[in-house]
Amino acid sequence: MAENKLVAVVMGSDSDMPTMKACIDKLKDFGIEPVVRIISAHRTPDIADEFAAGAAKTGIKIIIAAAGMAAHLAGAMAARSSLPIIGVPLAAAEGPAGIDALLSTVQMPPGVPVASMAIGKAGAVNAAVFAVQILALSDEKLAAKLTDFRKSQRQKVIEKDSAI
Ligand code: RP5
Repeated sequence: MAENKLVAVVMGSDSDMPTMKACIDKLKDFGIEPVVRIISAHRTPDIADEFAAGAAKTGIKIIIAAAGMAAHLAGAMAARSSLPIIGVPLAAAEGPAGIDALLSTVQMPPGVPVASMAIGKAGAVNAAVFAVQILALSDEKLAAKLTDFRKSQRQKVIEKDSAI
C-alpha cells in the first residue's frame, strides 16, 4: 500500500511538471504517493506561506520544492517550516540553463537549510531518492526497497559492461 502523504512535491509552475514527473514517478516506485501542488513563491506567495506553515500538521514529513529562474520556492518553504526541504533547481525555457535556479536554491543563509539537488531531471529523481533515504531511517520496509534499488542500479551497470 502507498505511504500516506508523507512527502509533498511542490513546483513553481505547471511548466515544471514534465521534469518533476520523474520525481513523482520515482516516489511512486517506492510506494510513496506524494501530495503534489503547483505553488509559486512569487505569483502566489500567500499560498506558499500557508502551505509551508501548515504542512507538518497534515502529516507531511518532507517537502520537495522545485522551481526555475530566481528559484525561491524551496527557500520560502524552509522559511516557514522546520521540515526537511529538498530543493530541485530547474532550467527554465529562457535563461542560463538552470544555474540561476541552482544558486537561488542552494545559497540559503545559515540556520535555514535547503538540501539542493542537481539541476533538472537528475535532481528531480535524486530528490525522490533522498526523501526515501530519510524516511527509510525509521521504516524497515522502505529501507529494504532502497537496498533493492541500489542493487538493481549496480546490476544494470554490470550488464552494460558485460555487453560491450
Ligand atoms: C518559476 O519560473 C517556475 O518554477 C518555472 O520554472 C519558471 C517559469 O514559469 P512559467 O513562466 O513557465 O510559469 O517560477
